[in-house]
Amino acid sequence: MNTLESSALIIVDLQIDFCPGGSLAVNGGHEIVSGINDLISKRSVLFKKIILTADWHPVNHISFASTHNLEPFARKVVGGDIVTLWPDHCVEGLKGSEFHPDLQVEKSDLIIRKGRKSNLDSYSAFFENDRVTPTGLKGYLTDHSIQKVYLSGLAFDWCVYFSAMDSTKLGFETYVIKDLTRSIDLPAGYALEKEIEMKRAGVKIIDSSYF
Ligand code: VGL
Ligand code: ZN
Repeated sequence: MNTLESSALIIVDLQIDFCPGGSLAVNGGHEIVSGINDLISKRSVLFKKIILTADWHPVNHISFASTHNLEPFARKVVGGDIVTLWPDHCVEGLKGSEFHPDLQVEKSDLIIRKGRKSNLDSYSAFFENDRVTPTGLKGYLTDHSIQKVYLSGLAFDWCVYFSAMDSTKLGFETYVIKDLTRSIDLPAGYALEKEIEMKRAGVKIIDSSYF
């Protein structure tokens, strides 16, 4: 099978709340939109499928600091795990949950909404944070004979990281297009740690010049 027939582009959480001006803004989040649109415009020679994910939470979601009467970015033990609590973000149907207005959304094949259950978060595009509840993405990719997964979007050190780690564990040849991502990087150096972990797990870190 040629590369085109076995490749998918996944664009993680490129939503208003993760871009400057949004409630959980990632530095420079908006800067990656045009580069991602360039790849989308080349889909006929690069990708068989284009998949968008959207963080999509109900109000009072368990990942919101406000739900626990704590400050954003506080850490707390929830269900036995120490988790980071976030500002309210990507609340289902609100403006901040929309994709960046310039993203060529209409060219995508599938949109996966994740983090929809009040009491469970979902960083990865493949599994919710209980690590066992599937989003259905694996089935979609295997049904379409995808072997190579190319990841872009926000944030590099959170949802892109978890998606890449699951992707490689599931046996997909996994690439992160680093210049088409941006990091939260809190505390400073966190994103570098995640990059090292990804590389160790077999994820290839590339730039868009690769294509
Ligand atoms: C994300 C924090 C909370 C992400 C989502 O998309 O990286 N980060 N929810
Ligand atoms: Zn979230």
